[in-house]
Amino acid sequence: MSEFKLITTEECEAATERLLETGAKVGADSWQMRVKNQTPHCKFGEQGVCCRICSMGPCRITPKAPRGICGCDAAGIVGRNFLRFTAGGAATHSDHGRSIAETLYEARPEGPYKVNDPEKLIRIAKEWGVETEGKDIYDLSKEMGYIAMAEYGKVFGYQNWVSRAPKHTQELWEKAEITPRAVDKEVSYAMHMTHMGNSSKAEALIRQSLRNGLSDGWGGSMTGTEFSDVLFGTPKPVDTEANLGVMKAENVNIIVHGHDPSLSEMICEYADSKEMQDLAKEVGAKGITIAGVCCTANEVAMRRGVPMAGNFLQQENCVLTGACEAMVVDVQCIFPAMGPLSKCFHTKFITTDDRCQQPDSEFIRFSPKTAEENAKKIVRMAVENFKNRKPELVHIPELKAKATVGYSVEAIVKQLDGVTNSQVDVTGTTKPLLECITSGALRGAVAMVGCNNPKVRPDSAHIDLMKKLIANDIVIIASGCSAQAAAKAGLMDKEAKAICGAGLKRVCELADIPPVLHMGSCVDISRMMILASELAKDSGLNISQLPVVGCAPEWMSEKAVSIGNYVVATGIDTFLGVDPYVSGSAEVAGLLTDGIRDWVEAAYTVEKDIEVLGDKMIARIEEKRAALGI
Ligand code: BF8
Ligand code: SF4
Repeated sequence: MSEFKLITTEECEAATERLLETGAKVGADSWQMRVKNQTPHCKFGEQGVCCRICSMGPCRITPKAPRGICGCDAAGIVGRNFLRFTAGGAATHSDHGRSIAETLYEARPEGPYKVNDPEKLIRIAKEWGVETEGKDIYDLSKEMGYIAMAEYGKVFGYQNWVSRAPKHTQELWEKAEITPRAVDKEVSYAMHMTHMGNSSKAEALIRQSLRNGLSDGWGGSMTGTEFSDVLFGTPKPVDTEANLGVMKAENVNIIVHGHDPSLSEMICEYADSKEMQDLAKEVGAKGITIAGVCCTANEVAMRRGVPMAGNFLQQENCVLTGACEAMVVDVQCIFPAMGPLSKCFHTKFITTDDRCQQPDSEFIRFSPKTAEENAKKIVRMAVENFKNRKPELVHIPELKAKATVGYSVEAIVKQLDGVTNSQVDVTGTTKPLLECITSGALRGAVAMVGCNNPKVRPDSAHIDLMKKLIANDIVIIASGCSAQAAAKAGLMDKEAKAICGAGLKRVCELADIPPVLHMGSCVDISRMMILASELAKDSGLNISQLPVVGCAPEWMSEKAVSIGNYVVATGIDTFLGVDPYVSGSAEVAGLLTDGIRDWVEAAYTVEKDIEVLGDKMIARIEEKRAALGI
């Protein structure tokens, strides 16, 4: 009936093959080649049983050597490694949030950073008990920026955002002693606990892993999301395009890559200016195309409709098109390969943040105080580089899909009101969404998140799972590189309703939404926590009773482990397609996949067979429905 067609993994792979041919001509390296050099991986590392936290080691656990030199067993080593992995992720996400708070502190009426959503700022201020009456909005943004930064080192008490969680969830955290304190405290605590000669008891290490994760999801990440909305606007549905075909041969192409919208927003701003557009024409281009990679792509797509060039394992492809004048990066998930690769082409690889300095890059330090001049310099540098392009190397794959993105919690609540035709009084709650679930039109929801990982055929797990779930009337809420995988394939095109089950298709038609909802970047998984909390409050159920699960089928980063921990600790069963390096200890693996259920009413499932992973998620959702009698 419908002509709707997804872009297939095979088509994406063929496009990549063609780009790698260009790479071979100029002597470029690629992740595909480096994976071969690094395989097989170290088995001790994969099982999590290698310890190198003191110089008596490294120690590795084997049947013949069941303890390290200090006497630590497999459970202690695996547990410590897991906690350090979490601390790395929580610190990274949360520090991104801190940067946003700094930008908020610098907001001024004359710009460049302004308060875009004053209502949201006032709402949060009231939530935090800050006086708003009669206060100038920029006095308030300064005050709130300061308080948000101070939260990171708060001396006593818990994170402010914790009060948003349902009462039952807060009680569970209290009882399990995992209510998150200040982010910096939780990260330091984790590092202290895992120093030589400290904690080696699996249970204590996993407890802190959950608490440290919660300090990210219900602390640093939520700060990043909420104040990004205040500064740059709360996302609303907007149309865009995704995949490499969004780059334009006739234009100057600037790729923004990384995470913090403080940089990318300014680059977009100045690329749009008449001065830069005129300059682009002067150098022989038709205009300037900005396209995003990784979470930066999500940030600018959902607020500006800026197209998404690709996700994590597609970053090198952008340069391999030969049409990338500049790759501008801030922090996180930037391959150190980008510098050497850019040298094989005319591409300027521009690093901007002290925390992400890489060889073979041009470093332009970016700060909220000097944002305007930094952004101008970067855009100018890119435009002037157009003349250095080598036309014989230019090849942009003709692959792109339509996508509607920008489904913040606020936008979902608003949009779903269209589904129920009765109550006018439900506007502003999640009740219409709950009705869809209770009636069975939607069987449930899956939060699809996380990265690409060469251990999984890139994007295939995301796409195959999403196709299977939507065919079973399960709506998807996606973020990070999972969201981009969906957008690149066409699953965020509203026409993708054609491949949904009848119930979800009807909901998509009535609410005018795609079946896979783009909820933003990885820090925006905090939005998913808010949505789950609202659903629980509006339904009178506990979060763990909702037919909702989380899934990261291709995850790779420490941040993903921190996320997994806070999603599970919030009461949402989480399904992983890549092993979290805990198989070396049955005790740690048992805690994560079962034991923690006693504390937080949810646990992990690890399953590398993606088909089976999908079946298990559907079964879990149906179990929860059966328990509710719906
Ligand atoms: O924070 S999904 S590869 S881009 S870590 Fe990185 Fe993973 Fe992508 Fe955003 Ni998230
Ligand atoms: Fe080995 Fe113990 Fe030192 Fe780890 S802390 S490297 S197990 S001696």
